[in-house]
Amino acid sequence: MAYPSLPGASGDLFGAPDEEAPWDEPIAPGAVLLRRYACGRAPALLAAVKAIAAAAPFRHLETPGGQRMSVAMTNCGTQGWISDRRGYRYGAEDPLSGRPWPAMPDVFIDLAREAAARAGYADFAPQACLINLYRPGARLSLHQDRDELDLRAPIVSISLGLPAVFLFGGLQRNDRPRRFTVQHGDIAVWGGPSRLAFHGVAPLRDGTHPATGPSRVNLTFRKTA
Ligand SMILES: O=C(O)CCC(=O)C(=O)O
Ligand SMILES: [Mn+2]
Repeated sequence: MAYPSLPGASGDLFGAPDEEAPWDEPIAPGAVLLRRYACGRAPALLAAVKAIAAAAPFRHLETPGGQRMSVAMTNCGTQGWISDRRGYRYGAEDPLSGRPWPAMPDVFIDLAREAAARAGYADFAPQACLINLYRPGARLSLHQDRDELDLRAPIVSISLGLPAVFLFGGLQRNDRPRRFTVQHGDIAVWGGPSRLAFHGVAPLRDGTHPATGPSRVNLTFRKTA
């Protein structure tokens, strides 16, 4: 028999007493914020990020227009997202090393699948995990995730560390985006009618987080083909 859940507790009798129980916040048709859903697994996720970054270091990519991106990025999975003067694309190898991207750890795959299922997208099979590292001042301007061939699969996006303002707009670039503060352990999932919604991240404010120091880490899972 399962333990009855205790008010104010995480559901795990021995879990951190200050860990909040997660809750769902729908933000648009087909889009939801799974608040604090990743908190319990954050230490394992961050340990895996560290191991991935040791093999495929964070780097500031260049946009096709020649701008250095303020967010530092790396990838794991069978495909990784890259940008350079030639454009945006997915590739199986890290261009820095010529080797395949590090494998996607089970803790990533399991959580991404669970989050997608909770948001109504069964059988999500991510091929790429883009890992974004934000330092104070780093931002991601409004864009659509549209380099994937199969747009039926959702995007699953996990926030760790410092809070950020996630901008979530409509299907037109000039639809005014709404602003959602995303915190450590929050997961955004968007698909279906929102799959091509414009979104971005406002410049990261100064701060320090116990889990990540002066940074925010974002894991973005995608099915690429
Ligand atoms: O950092 C985030 O919350 C969003 C990341 C994102 O939109 C992307 O990598 O395409
Ligand atoms: Mn995006």
